[in-house]
Amino acid sequence: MQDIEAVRAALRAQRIETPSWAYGNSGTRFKVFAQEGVPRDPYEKIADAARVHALTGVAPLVSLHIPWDRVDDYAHLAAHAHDHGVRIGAINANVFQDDAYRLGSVTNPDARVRRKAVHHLLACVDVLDATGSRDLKLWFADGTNYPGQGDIATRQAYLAEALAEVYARLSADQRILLEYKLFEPAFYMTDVPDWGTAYAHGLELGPRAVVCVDTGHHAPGTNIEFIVAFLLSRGRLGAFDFNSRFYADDDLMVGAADPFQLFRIMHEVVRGGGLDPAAGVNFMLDQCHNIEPKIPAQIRSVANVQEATAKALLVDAEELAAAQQAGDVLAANAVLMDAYATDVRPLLRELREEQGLAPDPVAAYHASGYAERIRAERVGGTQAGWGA
Ligand code: LRH
Ligand code: MN
Repeated sequence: MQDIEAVRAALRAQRIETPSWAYGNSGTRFKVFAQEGVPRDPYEKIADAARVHALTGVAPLVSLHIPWDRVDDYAHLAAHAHDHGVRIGAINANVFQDDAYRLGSVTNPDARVRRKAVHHLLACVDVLDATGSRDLKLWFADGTNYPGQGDIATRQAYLAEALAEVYARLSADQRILLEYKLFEPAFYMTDVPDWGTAYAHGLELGPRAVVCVDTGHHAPGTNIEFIVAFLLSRGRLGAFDFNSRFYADDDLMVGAADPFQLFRIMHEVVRGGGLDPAAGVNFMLDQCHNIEPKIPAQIRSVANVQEATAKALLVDAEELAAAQQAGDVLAANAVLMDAYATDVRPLLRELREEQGLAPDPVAAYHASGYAERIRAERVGGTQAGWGA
C-alpha cells in the first residue's frame, strides 16, 4: 500500500500553470462566442488566473502568449502578478498569425520572412528576461498543404538554423520547450509533427531544449504515455500542454474526454519521477473554453489533473513491479485499475480544507460573487481573444 502521507505531500506540492488565453474569448473558424466579464488585457487575465490559484492552491503560474499579452512593461506585469499571488510562467512565441507567415515562418522559402520570425523569437527571450520566466515555448504552425509545395529537408535545415540562433541567445537557466503537432493549420506536412522530430532537434541543440507534449496533438490511438515515459527516461520531457479531445485538437478541459488516458499519463509521470520539481516538468493547461464559463472551467481542469495525479500516486508500485516481474498480466493490470477506480475526491477535499481552502473550489467560485463583479466592472474596451 502507498504511504498516504507521501501521497498527500506530493499533492500539496503539485504546481499547475494556467494559460492566459483560456481566460479570453476563443472559438473555432465557425464562430468565436464572446462572453460577459472576459478580460480586456493581460492584467485582467492574470487577475482571473490568480482567482483559480486562490481557490485551488496549486495553480501559481500563468503562461503568456506574445503578442496576445503584449504590454509596454513586462517587469510591471510580473509585479502585478506577484501582487496577486501568482508568477508569470512560460512565454509562448507566436509566428502563426502574421500575413507574412502564409508559407511558413522559420521555414519560409523567403529568407526575409525567416529573419522576421527569428526576430520575434529573440524578442520573446527578452520577455523571459523581463518576467524572470524560465521557459520559452515554441510551437510552429509551419507546414504545407500539398505534396511538392515545400522541400522537407530544406525546411528542416531552416528550422534547425532558427532554433540554434534562439538557443544561443538563452541564458543558463532558460529553456526551449519545443511543441509538436501532427496537423492543423497545415494539412499535408507539419515541420514539427511528432515527438521524435521535437526530440531530435532538442538533442542537436543541447540539454535545455526539451519537448512539450500537448495531449491534443497526436494521431488518434497514439499511446501518449509511452512518449511520456520515453522522454522522461531521457530527461527531455519539458512540459505538458494539457487538454482533452474526442477527435482532433479540440482543446477541451483536460480529463473531460478521456480521464483514463490522463490517469495513464500521470502514472508514467509518477513512475518516472516527473512530479519531482528537479525533473523540470512544467504542467501547463492549454485549453479554449469556447462555450463554457472560463474561470470555473479552469478550476475544474486543475481539479481533474489533481484527481488523475492522486490516483496515479495510489498505484502500489511494489505490487505492480512484483506482478510485472512475475509476468502476471492480470495482476499487474489490476494494480493499476484498482488505483484508477479509487475515489480520490474525499482526499482532495480534505487536503483543500487543511490548506484553508474550500473543499469544492468550483462551488466556492460561484459563491464568491467574482463572476458577477467582473461582469459589472469589465464594461467597454475590447475583450481579449486570439486576435485571429
Ligand atoms: C497550438 C497550441 C500551442 C499554442 C496554441 C494556443 O495548437 O497548442 O500550444 O500556441 O495552441
Ligand atoms: Mn499547445
